[in-house]
Amino acid sequence: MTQSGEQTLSDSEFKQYQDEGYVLTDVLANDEVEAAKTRLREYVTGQRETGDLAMQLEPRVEQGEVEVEDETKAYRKISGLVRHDELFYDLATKPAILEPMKQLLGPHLKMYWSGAMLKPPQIGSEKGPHQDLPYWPIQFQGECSVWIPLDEATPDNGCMQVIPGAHKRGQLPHVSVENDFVIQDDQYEESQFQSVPMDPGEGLFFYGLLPHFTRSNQTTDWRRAIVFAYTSSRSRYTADSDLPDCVHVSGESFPGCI
Ligand SMILES: O=C(O)CCC(=O)C(=O)O
Repeated sequence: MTQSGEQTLSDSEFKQYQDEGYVLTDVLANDEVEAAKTRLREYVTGQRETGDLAMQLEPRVEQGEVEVEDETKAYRKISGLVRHDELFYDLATKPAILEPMKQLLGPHLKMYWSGAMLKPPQIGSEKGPHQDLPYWPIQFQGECSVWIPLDEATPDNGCMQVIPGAHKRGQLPHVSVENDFVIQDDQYEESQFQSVPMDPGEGLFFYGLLPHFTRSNQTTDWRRAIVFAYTSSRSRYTADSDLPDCVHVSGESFPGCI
């Protein structure tokens, strides 16, 4: 939502998204941020049934390199929140998020992935430089994600780092490395990345060709974020299997499409 209370992007915000590959607006109220944190805590402590959610451990915890004194600090990622949990469906479809998405992608929308990226204090690991689109066997017809920190996100605890405008370079070569899939390192200089510090409840709307990464969490505070990834209902999924976390969020669906 803009400062004027509008739930659509202004012309200058729209232009910023096109020029830089991202734009920031407020999307969640404080009580929504608190409700999301409480719900995530319930999942990682086993107080709430995780069902078909995919719970991913921090690599160093999984490999036995660090021990956590409390289980809540073991997890790195939870996938499938919007399909699994009405609370997250309601957040992902609230006008402050859905209206800008419709402006950017048109009226017919699917969410192709949703989840939480947890960076536990001092354990949360780096997510290396990448673009999102090369991760997916999808012929995209328009794509945008909103990344929403639930804690203050700073350079020290792992806020987003982006190369403004570099989405215009198209898809960059990626390589598999230990526990990650990242842009080939001859494709960028580290100094090109800029930190995007954010308040809880702010939304970073970004295009999936924008190079981005997050550092490890060096602090004693949490850095949790939720991510909702949208695409036009006219995109095509090209793998044989089903796209596990896909959810219809607006407008029509089309035969043979996602
Ligand atoms: O939250 C993070 O640490 C990384 C998020 C990210 O890279 C993404 O959503 O594509």
